[in-house]
Amino acid sequence: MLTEVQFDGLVGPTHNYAGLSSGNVASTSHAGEPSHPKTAALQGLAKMRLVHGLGIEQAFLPPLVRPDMPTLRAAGFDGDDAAVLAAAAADNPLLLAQASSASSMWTANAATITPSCDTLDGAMHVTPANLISKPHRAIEPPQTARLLKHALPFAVHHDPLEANTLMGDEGAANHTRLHSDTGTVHLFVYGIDHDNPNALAPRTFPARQTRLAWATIAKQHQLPDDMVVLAQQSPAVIDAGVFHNDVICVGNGGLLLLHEAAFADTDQVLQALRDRLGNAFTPLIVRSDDLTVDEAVSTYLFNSQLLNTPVSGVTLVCPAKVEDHARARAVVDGWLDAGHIDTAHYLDLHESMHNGGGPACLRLRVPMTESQVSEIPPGLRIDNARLDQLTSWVEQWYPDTLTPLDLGKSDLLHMSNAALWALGRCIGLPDLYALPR
Ligand code: SUG
Repeated sequence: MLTEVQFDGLVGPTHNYAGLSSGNVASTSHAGEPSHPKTAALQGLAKMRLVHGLGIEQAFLPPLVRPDMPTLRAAGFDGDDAAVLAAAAADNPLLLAQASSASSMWTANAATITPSCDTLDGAMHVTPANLISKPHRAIEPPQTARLLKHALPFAVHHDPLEANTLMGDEGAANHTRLHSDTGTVHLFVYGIDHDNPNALAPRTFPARQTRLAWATIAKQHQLPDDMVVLAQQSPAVIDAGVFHNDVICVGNGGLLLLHEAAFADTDQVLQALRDRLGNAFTPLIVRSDDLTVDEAVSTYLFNSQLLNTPVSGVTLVCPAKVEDHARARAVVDGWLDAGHIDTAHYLDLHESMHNGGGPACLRLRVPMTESQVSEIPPGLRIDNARLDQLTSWVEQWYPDTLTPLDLGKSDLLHMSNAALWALGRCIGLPDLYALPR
């Protein structure tokens, strides 16, 4: 029996809007606005509380240390921390924003994980995403890898793929594991195939995930060939703002919710999945007449969490924007009426959403055996007591508001480091961060 644990990213205290992700419409359109780190973190905790309350195994990954001072020092800024921050703020505010991003909250981009029951060597395999397409995200992997080793001590941990453009990898946001009585399949979605010069590529925005990255991960994770389906994302939807496949497609068990425009060849992808999963495979295709790609991007309907819960059956955890949008809401109501899903919840996650991160971006799915679940450090597991503790911690440390000008202040660095130091201690993992007191 597998349990799918949801590892949510705990939003870090430097959460801000710097417009760092071209191709991500929300990120660029909210650039420069004030952010609300405390609200952001509390919204994330409210999601964890909801999902935990549905009877789902919930855990979390702590924030990374930000601002990342080694990134600033590597760019030649020197002196004490206050001098480095002040000089970076004056001379290179973009680099300072990159070093300060709380982007590790979107744990769907932390790694690709394949469960031990699927792999030829019977081990769980983990490859942290290299995230090379955006400088603020490309600095995440070393700390993320360290956290994942803490969280999943029994797994085989690979290095992130080589940091070159042929190997762009954004992790689980482009990976969906589906299964039925007849089989299991890993759907790996890529934006570009550098080995096939004839294949179409997006023109306006970068394709963040390459085919070669997926082929390499599937191999090093020891997945049997017949469990692997590689599918090209439609270049047109990338240019419309679908920077990860989880903005246009979500699946669980034998159920796949997708927009008709998701893939370069949607029919072929669905046939390949049906071949593996048999008649139990249920793709629910949303047509452009019912919801355009632009509406899918603005509402983040497909970035809902699709969960098989003991408490409320097949449950969709949607962003509140879906509830407020008549056509997106009608799609969900249609799925409810037809009995494809049993329950829909709507959650206000606007702080993360303004950076392009919906419910599904905020979590990494890890299918595990019961004995593996018992090896997750208790400090990272979520129950009501842990939620109360994390809520008090956020209330104590987090700023209410941040603007781009605050990023250069050494107070923010000191507060952020002190908060993480306190977090490690309060969850009983004092070695989580290599931070001086
Ligand atoms: O990589 N936004 C993230 C959002 C990631 C969403 N994840 C998934 N779809 N799984 C990104 O584009 C914006 C940061 C800023 O602009 O300040 C940002 O990094």
